[in-house]
Amino acid sequence: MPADRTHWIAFTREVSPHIAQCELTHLARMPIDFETARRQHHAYEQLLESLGCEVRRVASAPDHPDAVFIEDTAVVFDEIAVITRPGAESRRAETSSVEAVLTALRPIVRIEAPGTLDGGDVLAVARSVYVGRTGRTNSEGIEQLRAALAPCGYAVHGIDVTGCLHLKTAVTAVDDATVLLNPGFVRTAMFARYRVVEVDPSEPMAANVLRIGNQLVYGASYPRTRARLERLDCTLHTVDASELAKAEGAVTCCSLVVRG
Ligand code: CIR
Repeated sequence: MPADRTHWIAFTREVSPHIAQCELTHLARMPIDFETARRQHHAYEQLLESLGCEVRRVASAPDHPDAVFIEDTAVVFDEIAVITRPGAESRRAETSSVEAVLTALRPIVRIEAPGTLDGGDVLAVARSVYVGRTGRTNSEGIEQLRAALAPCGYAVHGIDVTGCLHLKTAVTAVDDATVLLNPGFVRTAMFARYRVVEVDPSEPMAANVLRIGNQLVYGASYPRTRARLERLDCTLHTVDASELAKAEGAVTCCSLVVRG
């Protein structure tokens, strides 16, 4: 049952049969079972539906191994949708079909060359927007995002990230006052204005939580960090995302959740 009256639309894209040829930066290549990945992704979509989201599947892109990670193709605010220019060249063609569906919902702004920006590097918490400086997102991309958002009243902060793919591998928001963070990937001091929950040291990839209004979707592989969050009275809806984790994906990456 939806916990608020907001109409949330979750754009998703089905897993490519070529997922095993995905981009990899920090993980060694492991076999990825397409059927398992597809089943887990379907369960994820069903969970979003059960939380009150209208799930809309964007046209499939079987020739793009990473297309399921739709989060990287756009960053949607209430005022505008920013179509990214993904840092990995193999992923650039993923954006056009996403732009086609977002055009109906928001004015469109595009990140242009030489800028690069992955949606996984953008963490918005109320009017503060944190953007990871990573192998995928460069300073030009951050500046273009800053320029696009300034008229809408958002402050954009560039954040150094080390040892992981995206800013949102390192830190995500639990609510407007609380972040979940791995201090090995990002400096805790950058988030001093928030209550900080650190991941359990045995679960370095556990900092990624998907927030939909006041509901939280979380990977089932991180029980120790989950216990830390539950001590704060957070209710988490868990889903097994272990197969796509082999492609360096997590729960935020598999949807673009926008206010309808
Ligand atoms: C990539 O390297 O682009 C994909 N294999 C994983 C992207 C995960 N996306 C995300 O964290 N937002």
